[in-house]
Amino acid sequence: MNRRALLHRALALGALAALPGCDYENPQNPDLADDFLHAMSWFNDRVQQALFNPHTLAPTFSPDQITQPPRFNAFYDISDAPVVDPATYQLELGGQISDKTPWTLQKLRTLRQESQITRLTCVEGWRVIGQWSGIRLADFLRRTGADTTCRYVSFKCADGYYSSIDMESALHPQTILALDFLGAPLTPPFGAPVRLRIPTKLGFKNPKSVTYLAVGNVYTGGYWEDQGYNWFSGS
Ligand SMILES: Nc1nc2c(c(=O)[nH]1)N[C@H]1C(S)=C(S)[C@@H](COP(=O)(O)O)O[C@H]1N2
Ligand SMILES: [Mo]
Repeated sequence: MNRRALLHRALALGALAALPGCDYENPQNPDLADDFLHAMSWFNDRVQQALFNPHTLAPTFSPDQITQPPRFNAFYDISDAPVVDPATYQLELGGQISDKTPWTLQKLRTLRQESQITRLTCVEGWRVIGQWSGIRLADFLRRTGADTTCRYVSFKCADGYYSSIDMESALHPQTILALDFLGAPLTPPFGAPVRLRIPTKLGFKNPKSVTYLAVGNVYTGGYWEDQGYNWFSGS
C-alpha cells in the first residue's frame, strides 16, 4: 500500500473512531471522553507505526552544535538520581532471549561501539543536542539470541522508571544502549551506567540507568505511557 492510500484509509478510520466522541459532553458518561482519547491515542500509535520507515535516519549534528550545559530531566529532582555502582552493575535479560546471562559493564565495553550526535526532544517542549556512544541495540539483540520477530523490547530502570518500544524501532541503526555521554562514561543523573538512546523517539522513550531488558509479545507500557502519553511517540 502506498503512503497516500494508507493516509486515506487512516482518515476514514479516524472519522469512524470519532463517532463515539459525539457523546463526550454527556454528563452521564464522563468516561466517554477519556475512552475516546485513549482510542485515538491507540489509533495514533498504529498510524505512526505504519508510517515509520526503519531506514530513515534521525538528524545528526556537528560537535559545535552540542548543547552546553546538557539538560537533565526525570520524574524527580537531579539530586535524587539513582547512583548505580559500575563495578557491580549487571544488565539482566528476560523474555524471548536465548542467552540470558547478565552483562557487566566491562563485557558491554567489549562490543563494537557506535557514536552519534543527535537531538533529544522532551514533551515538555525543549530539545537538546548531545553526543552518545554505545552498542547498537540491534547488535546486542542478535548477540544474545533475542527473538527479533517479537513485538516489544521492554526496559526497567534503577529508579523504578520503565518503558517499552516496538521491535522495528529497536532494530533501527541509531538505537543504542549508550555507555558514554559527551565523550566520557555516563554520569548518574544522565543515565549511568547504561541508558537507551533512541533519537527517532521522544525523550521519555529513552530510559536511563537500565537494569533489565526483555523481549516479548506482551505489551508492558511505561511510566508515562501508563499515564496517557502516546506509546509510539516518534519525534
Ligand atoms: N530512568 C529514567 N529514565 C528517564 C526518565 C526518568 O525519569 N527516569 N525521564 C525521561 C524523560 S521524560 C526525558 S526527557 C529524558 C531526559 O534525559 P536527560 O536527563 O539525559 O536529558 O530521560 C527519560 N528517561
Ligand atoms: Mo521528557
